[in-house]
This record gives sequence, structure tokens and C-alpha cells, in this order.
Amino acid sequence: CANAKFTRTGTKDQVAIIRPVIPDEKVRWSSSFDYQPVEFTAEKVRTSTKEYVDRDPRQDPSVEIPWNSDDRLCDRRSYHGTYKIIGRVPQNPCGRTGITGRGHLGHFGPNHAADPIVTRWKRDADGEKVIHTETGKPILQFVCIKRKDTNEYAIPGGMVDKKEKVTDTLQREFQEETLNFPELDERKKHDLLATIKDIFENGGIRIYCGYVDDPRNTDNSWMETTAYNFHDGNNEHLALINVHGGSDALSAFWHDLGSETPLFASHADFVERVAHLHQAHW
Ligand code: RP5
Ligand code: MG
Ligand code: MG
Repeated sequence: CANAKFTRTGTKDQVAIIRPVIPDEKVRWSSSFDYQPVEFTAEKVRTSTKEYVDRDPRQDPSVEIPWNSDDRLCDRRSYHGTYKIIGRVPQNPCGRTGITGRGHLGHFGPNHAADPIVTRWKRDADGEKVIHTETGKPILQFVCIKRKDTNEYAIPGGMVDKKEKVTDTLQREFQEETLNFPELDERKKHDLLATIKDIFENGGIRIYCGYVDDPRNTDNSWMETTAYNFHDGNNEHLALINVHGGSDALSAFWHDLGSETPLFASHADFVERVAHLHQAHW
């Protein structure tokens, strides 16, 4: 995994604090470094009484958290193996971030998310695949959102809720962030959701699972995700859906997939894998 791309923690609508700069060669815990991280946990996280938000075991010795395990309420296992507990809290397996505490994240250790990458071929008016003039490869389009918090383009992913299965998170987040049609009649809504459920439960390919280089990561809390690709190569179902932004998304749209578009966090790495999988333009 890679770390320390960000100079700030938090996204635009959150309090952002400046991270001390960590040179790339000093990110690993094994490299010696005069390290003076900033301690930061957002007010909203610190004062939360929600069952799903951790209490800080450094502040309260009675707090016991089942690290590296799944207690059914929350899966605290990392895709990167067993993480270390130092000073009663987890240590980021990808190294130094410049910040200790939880920043804006609810959990110490891994905070799990899911990312649905829905794709179709770009087609011309005759329905023929559009070929990229430079690479000579067909162009994929994916359902992209513009995030409300950072204004960046992104995959419509989100956090796994308490007790939720990743397969359910993929559907829920896709629905919340890209299928916001208040005016659609109940029958059409029902059919649309049934299609999504069917495809998402039967037709996905796992593209990635692991650490995300997310601007909210700290030395003690970090994002991990599972990204799935749902591809409609023949314009049969998903390719026909008109998307409309909702929830955390300012807007949602089909966007040409290619290296020219910068995306939030590690999302460009995930969609690049999808392009290679389908031998598409990148
Ligand atoms: C990223 O943050 C994940 O890849 C996922 O897309 C997203 C989840 O956070 P929210 O969209 O809920 O803010 O690390
Ligand atoms: Mg969301
Ligand atoms: Mg989201």
C-alpha cells in the first residue's frame, strides 16, 4: 500500500488540519525519522455517542476493543493481515501519515467501504463501439459522481454500515448516490431496483480489496475498500440506466474511462484495473 499523498486530513466540508510532510522514504515505520505527528480527532467524532463510533481507549482504560476481529457489529480485520496495537490503538500498516488519533473517521483501525464500478461501452449513434484514436482500443464509460465534500470525481462508494454485508453496501451506496429519482413512479422505481439487485448479486467481478490512500487516513485509523466491477457489455440492463446524483454526490453521470481524469483517493487505480480487464482504452 502507499501513503502520504495528502498534505491535509479531511475533506472540504470538514475541518482540515495541516499534516507535517513525510518524505516518501520516511513513510515506513521501519525507517528512522524525527517524527512529530499532530494529534487530531474531529469534534464530531470525539463527542459522538453513537454505538458504532469508537470510544478512545487511550482516554478511558475501561474501553476494550476486539482488534483484528469481526464482532458482528463491526469488522475490524484488515485486508493487510494482523495490524499492531501500540499504546492501546492500532498502527496504520502503510506507515506514517503525519496525524495521530482518528481524524474524521469513526473507528480506530480499518474503516471499511465498498466501491461499485458500473461500466458499459461508449457507443456511437449506430450502436458501434467508439475506438480511441491514439490507443486503438474501445472506450469504456463508468458511472461517476462528483463528490459534495471535495468536488472531485469519484466512484459512488461509501462506508459499510454496522452489521452490513459488503454486497449490500455496494447496492445501497449506488442507489443513494446515483439513482435519486424522486419523481419516478413506484412501479418504475421497483423495477429499477430489482435490476440493480439482480446484477449486483450475480454478476460482479472483484477488482480490489485493501487499503485506500484516502485524505482522512491517520496513523491509527484508515480506509480499506472492496471494489467490484459490474459490466454491461451488450447494453442490456445497467448500460440503459440514466443516473442522477443524490446523498454525498452533487451529480452522477456516465464518464469516459481514461487516465486523463483524476479521481478521488485511490479510485483511478481501481478503474485502471477495470480498463485492463476489458482490454479497453486507458
Ligand atoms: C474511499 O472513500 C472509498 O474508496 C470509498 O469510495 C469512500 C467512502 O467514503 P464516503 O464516500 O462515504 O465518504 O476511501
Ligand atoms: Mg454515500
Ligand atoms: Mg460516498
